[in-house]
Amino acid sequence: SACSSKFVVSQMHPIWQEPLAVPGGERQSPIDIAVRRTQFDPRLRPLQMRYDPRTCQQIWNNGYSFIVEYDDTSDRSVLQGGPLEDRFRLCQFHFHWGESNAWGSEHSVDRRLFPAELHVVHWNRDKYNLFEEAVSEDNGLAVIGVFLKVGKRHEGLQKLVDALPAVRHKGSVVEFTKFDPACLLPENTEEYWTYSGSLTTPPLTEAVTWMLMKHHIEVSHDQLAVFRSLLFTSAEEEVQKSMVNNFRVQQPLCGRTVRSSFN
Ligand code: SG5
Ligand code: ZN
Repeated sequence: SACSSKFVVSQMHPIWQEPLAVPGGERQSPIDIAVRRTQFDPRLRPLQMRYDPRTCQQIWNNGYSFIVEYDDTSDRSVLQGGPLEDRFRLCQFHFHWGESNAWGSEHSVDRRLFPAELHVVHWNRDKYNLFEEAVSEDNGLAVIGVFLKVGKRHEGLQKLVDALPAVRHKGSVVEFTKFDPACLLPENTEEYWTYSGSLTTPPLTEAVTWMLMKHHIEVSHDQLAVFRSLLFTSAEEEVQKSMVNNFRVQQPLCGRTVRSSFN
């Protein structure tokens, strides 16, 4: 079966220079959340995010998404609780989105895709010294996922949207400060699904505890249009490519259980 292979070969993508073989492949991401097959776990506590907006530093276009980066040299922005035993430091957030509103998210719920998905990335500061260490280790990373739907304009997101034209091309970086990623989370963060998975971009390491919010957030069509106006390509390239469809294909569940914090 798809789960017995020793290596996972990922799909090709503009920034994935060649098909990438990763060892393991038993717990890759993203996946479909089949709601009826999830298991309620009453021990799953609420997540506790304590973010200091002053740790926000910059936005950069890495040729696959735009990444909002945080100073993670101290414990000023941390995540704990939920399924997590340890304390995790915020290092960045980014999004995945489609060219149309019919797809774009990496995860799906009962096979339903969303136009975009937010990922808030944290690393285990109790077990490791640096993100680079945690990225390849079991229990190294914790990522919060939030689905985006098209609807009302999102006030918190607008400050970010206004800054995006400055990072239109691959490789561009712009200072971006005082932004609290908690403003992008749904009001109810107590209801979530969690499972053991991997990064969805190279190095695809199986280090991630995923926490997917049950409740989505709404953003306007115009806000998403600004995401879609970004480019995969650098200013020097002759043929410019719109940054859209920057999601990984779904991966087999391989016998994993998805737990839910709610009944
Ligand atoms: C890792 O995974 C990558 C991010 C990548 C996310 O955090 O970091 C590294 O590999 C650095 C050693 O890539 C970068 O930050 C560029 C160096 O984020 C992206 O590429 C944006 C999509 C992906 O994490 S995810 O599994 O939550 N999608
Ligand atoms: Zn991601």
